[in-house]
Amino acid sequence: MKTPDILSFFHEDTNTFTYVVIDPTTQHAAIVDSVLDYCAASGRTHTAAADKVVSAVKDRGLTIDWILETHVHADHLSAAPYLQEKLGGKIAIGSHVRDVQKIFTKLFNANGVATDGSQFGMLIDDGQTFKIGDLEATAIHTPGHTPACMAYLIGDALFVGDTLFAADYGTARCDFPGGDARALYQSIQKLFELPGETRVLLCHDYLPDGRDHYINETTIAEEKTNNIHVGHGATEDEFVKMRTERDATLSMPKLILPSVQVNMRAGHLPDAEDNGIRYIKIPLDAV
Ligand SMILES: N[C@@H](CCC(=O)N[C@@H](CS)C(=O)NCC(=O)O)C(=O)O
Ligand SMILES: [Fe+2]
Repeated sequence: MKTPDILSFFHEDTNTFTYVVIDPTTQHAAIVDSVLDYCAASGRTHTAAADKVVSAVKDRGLTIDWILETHVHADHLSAAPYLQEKLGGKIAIGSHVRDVQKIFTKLFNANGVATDGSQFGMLIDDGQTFKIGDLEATAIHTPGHTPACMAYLIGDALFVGDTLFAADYGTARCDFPGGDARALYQSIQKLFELPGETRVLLCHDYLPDGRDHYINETTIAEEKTNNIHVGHGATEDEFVKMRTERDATLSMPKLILPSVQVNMRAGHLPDAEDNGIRYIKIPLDAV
């Protein structure tokens, strides 16, 4: 099993980790879960976070094969189109993105937005493999947090998206449209079948009480043993009860409405209206 080199970048505003996963033999690489900075008060986007990734890739002379999304993020805008313009690569996401597009085009009455996933360069199915240079990547469909969630096993490193978080924080919420706590439990059991030493790269870390530093990497063994939601042999029913009760206490992510409108379009901002300005819609009393 090959070990990729991994660069990680932390976006403090949204607690998101972006990764560059590198095949050390060929210096081909993939970017996982990028962030476009967005100020909700002004509606302004900027590329400070994405530019750090661009610089790192250029400094090392990497060739970007893929710009991967683990899911249609609900808490930050993707920088995938910006990174593609600067660095090349194909934007890819799980094929169930079509289900997510159907849910959100309806909510936002976005009739012009295709719901066949055609905004993405590749739609990935469960079990599908693809290459990053000489490194083999395998996609694992992990529905629960959203219907289209994917984990990517690249060499010995598993990019889990929003399924597992650090063992002392737990798991992803399941109360977004299309979310399903039972499905998330089953998805996590699937990940738990991987070898214990598999490296687990997290998409987010939120500091639980009593921890003062962020964690972006654990292992399958550590999660299986110690995860406060699914470790210690927690049953499906126990998990579903805990998850449902916790989700009822959480407020929506600050950027959910802009994020899903942009990310269902593969990170492209909505088309400009006839005055040349692009708009984000806010559905009132609907979410
Ligand atoms: N306060 C954060 C909330 C982010 C959030 O809800 N994160 C999701 C992943 S997109 C989650 O699963 N959180 C798990 C939890 O807090 O239990 C924000 O406003 O962005
Ligand atoms: Fe998420």
